[in-house]
Amino acid sequence: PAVTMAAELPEALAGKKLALVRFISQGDFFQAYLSGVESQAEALGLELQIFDARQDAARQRDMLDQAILQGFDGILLQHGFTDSIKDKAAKAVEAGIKVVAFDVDAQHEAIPQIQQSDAQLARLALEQMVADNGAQLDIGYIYVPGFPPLERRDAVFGEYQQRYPELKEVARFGTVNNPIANSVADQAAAVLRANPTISVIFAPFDEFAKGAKIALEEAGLAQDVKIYSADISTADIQAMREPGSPWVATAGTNPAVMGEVSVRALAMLLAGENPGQKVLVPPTLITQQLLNEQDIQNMKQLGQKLPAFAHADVANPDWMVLPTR
Ligand code: SR1
Repeated sequence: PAVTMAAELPEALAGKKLALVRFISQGDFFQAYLSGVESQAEALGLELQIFDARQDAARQRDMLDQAILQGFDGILLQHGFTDSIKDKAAKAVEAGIKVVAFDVDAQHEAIPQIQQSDAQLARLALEQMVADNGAQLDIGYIYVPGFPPLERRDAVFGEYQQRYPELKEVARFGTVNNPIANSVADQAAAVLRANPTISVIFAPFDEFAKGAKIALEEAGLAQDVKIYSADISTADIQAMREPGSPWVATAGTNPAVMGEVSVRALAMLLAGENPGQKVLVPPTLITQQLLNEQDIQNMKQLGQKLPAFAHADVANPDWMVLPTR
């Protein structure tokens, strides 16, 4: 892609090779994340190789080992579990490789963590849920433990349950089996049949929200139950804007921007600069009402209306070259 301004890049970046070692890749978020990684690497003239573990923790561990052995200069870890990558990530650092981690905690002080502000993200969605429906609610909650972003959002859900004792979680379910949305839809159908009092679904991952939407529509409940979620994509915007859609609000960042920020943080390390131990990108609330009122059809238009979705001003030193989207 074309790039903005040709600043003088640090010499240390010349000829450097990056590896993206990812645990999970299926779904809108992860596709857009990858496109951001690719375009930011290209804008900086960095070579990039993708290692896709396809939700196999042992495979991700092996791939991390391969990336170390193959002599990559920088490694970007994306999702996964601390136990399966921690010692290998430390080994990479000891070998002089620069490492950053998005949504996985490698528990190493030399490895910056890139995150969306997940607590804020959950708060935005839950605040909207309470504003729309009050705080006396029977909630269906879609959750899978073990993923740091979902666990951080879950902690905030717990806070809301403490704060509003009449927010009742009547069912908890969820899966990341592919295709995630369809697998969740099957579970949600059974949950809705067994729990007819559910009036809202908290689905803090867009693939979960898509599954909930399928189940509600198939059960003829789209008018009775509302979905509050995390994440946003062009497909999500279209799903939220379908007439009568139960998906009324979501909170998120632009996942392509998260990919760009991850590569920028890694490039800073390679250039001998410190992006900080935590690199946080704040999320924004997007409601169905806003999408309809502003006639937003896709992520490009969302970025034009809400600049936070076009660019994040973090990990962005003067010499940085940004891709244009
Ligand atoms: C299974 S973890 C899914 C989450 O990872 C990213 O943080 C996205 O926001 C998504 O919700």
